[in-house]
Amino acid sequence: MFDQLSDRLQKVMKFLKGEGKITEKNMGEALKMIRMAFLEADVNYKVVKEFEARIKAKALDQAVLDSLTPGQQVIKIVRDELTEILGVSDKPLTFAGTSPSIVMLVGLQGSGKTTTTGKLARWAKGRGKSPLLVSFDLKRAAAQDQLKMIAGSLGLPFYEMTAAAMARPDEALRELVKFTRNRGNDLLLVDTAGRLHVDDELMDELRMVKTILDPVEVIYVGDAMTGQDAVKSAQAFAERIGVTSIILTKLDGDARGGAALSMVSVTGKPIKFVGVGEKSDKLEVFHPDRMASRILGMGDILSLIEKAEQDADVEESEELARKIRRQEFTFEDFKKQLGQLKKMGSLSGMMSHLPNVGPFKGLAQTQIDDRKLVYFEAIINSMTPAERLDPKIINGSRRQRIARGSGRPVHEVNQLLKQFQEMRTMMKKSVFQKMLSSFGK
Ligand SMILES: Nc1nc2c(ncn2[C@@H]2O[C@H](COP(=O)(O)OP(=O)(O)OP(=O)(O)O)[C@@H](O)[C@H]2O)c(=O)[nH]1
Ligand SMILES: [Mg+2]
Repeated sequence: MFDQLSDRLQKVMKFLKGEGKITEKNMGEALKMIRMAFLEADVNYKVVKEFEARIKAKALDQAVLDSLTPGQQVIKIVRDELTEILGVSDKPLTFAGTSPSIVMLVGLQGSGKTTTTGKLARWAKGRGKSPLLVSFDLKRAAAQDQLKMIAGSLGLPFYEMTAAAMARPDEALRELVKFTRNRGNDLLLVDTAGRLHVDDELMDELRMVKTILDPVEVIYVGDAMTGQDAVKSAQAFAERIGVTSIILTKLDGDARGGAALSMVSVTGKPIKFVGVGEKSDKLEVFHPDRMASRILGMGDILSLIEKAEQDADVEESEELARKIRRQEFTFEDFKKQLGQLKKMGSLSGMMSHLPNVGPFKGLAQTQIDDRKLVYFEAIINSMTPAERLDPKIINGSRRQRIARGSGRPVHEVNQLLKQFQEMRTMMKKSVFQKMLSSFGK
C-alpha cells in the first residue's frame, strides 16, 4: 500500500546518493520532492510540514555537511524521522496487572472492529492467553451473531448479552466482568457499536462502557482505505473517549498509506497492529522502524545507512561530549550508550568502549550487572520520547506506568532515574573540573 510513496521517496534517496555535496539548494530540491511524495500519499499537511522542517534542520547541520558522506547521512535522517512519525513501538498489547485485562475496540461502522476482535483473540490465544469475546451494541442486538460465529470458528468462548441484560447496560457490564473473572479468562475483548459518523449517542455509549469496564486498552480501529477521514475520526475518538492505541485495517487494499503516516502525529497514540486481510490470521504487529525501512526500499539502502552509522560512531562521541558540556545528556543518549555497551557483550569490555571513561566511572561503581543493562533498556523503552528528553517530568504515576510497561518493579525505575541523575551530576562535575584545569585553576 505504500508503493507509490515508496517509489517517490526512493527517487529522492537516489537523487541524494548522487549528490556529492549537500547544499541548501539540492537539499531544498530533495525536500520539495519529499513534500510532494507525502502529500500525494495523502499524509496530513501539518504532519508533512513538521516532517520537512525537522529533516531540514538536521540535514543542514554543519556536522552532516562536513561529513564524508553527506548524502548518506541525510538518508539516515529521513529514515529516522519517518520511523519517528510512524510512532514508538513498545509492546503490541498492554496487559493489566490484575486479571482480566480488558481490551475495548472502538471505531466507525465497517472499520473492521468485529473482524479485528477475532484476529486479536487468535493472536492472544497463540501467546497463551485465554480470551473471552463479547459484543456490546445497544442498538443492534444482531451485531452479536457475527462475533459469535468468529469466536466459534476460533474455538473461543463468547459471552452472550441478552436483550434483558442490555436493558440495564451498566449492571450487565458489571456482571460481565464478574463472569470473566470467575470463569478464569485473563483477557476480555469487547467489540462495540459503530456508526457512519461520530455522533453524541455513540460517544455517550462508549464512554459509559469505558467507565464501567475500565479497560487497559481502548483501541481505535481505523480503515486505512478512508485516508484522512480515518485520521479525523481517530482524533475525535481520542478526544472524546480517550484511546490508548490504534489498529489500522485494510492495508492489503490500495490505501495510499497517508492514514498510517498521519495517525500517530495527530492522536499521539501508537499503531500496534495492522490488518492485512479478512481472515483471522491477517493481523501483523506494527514495527515503525521496519515499516520505515520498507517504505524507503531499504534493500540497497540499508547497507548505506549502516555505513553512515559507523561513520557516525566517531562523531557520536564528539556529540556526546558536546551534550555533556551543555548538560543535554538525556535518556535517549543513555539508551544509545547501552546499545553500544550491549554490542560489546560484557560489562568489563564496555567501560573501555565508552567515549569518555572518566565521567562514566560512576557506572562501574554502582554495581550494574549485565542483566540490569537489559532491564534498564526495557525501562527506557517504556518511556515516552518526551520523558526521555526531560526526565524531570517523570512523576509518580508516570513511574508506575513505565514500570508496568517494562515489566520491572517501580523501585527499579526509581533506581534508574536516580542513577541517571547521579551520572549527569558526575558528568557536570568532571567537565567542570576539566574546564578549571584548562584555565590553570
Ligand atoms: N481486506 C480487508 N478487509 C477487512 C479487514 N478488516 C476487516 N475487513 C472487512 O471489512 C468489513 C467490515 O468489517 P467488520 O469487522 O464487520 O467491521 P465493524 O467495524 O465491526 O463494522 P460495524 O460493526 O458495522 O460497525 C468486512 O467485510 C471485513 O471482512 C482487513 O484488514 N482487510
Ligand atoms: Mg461490528
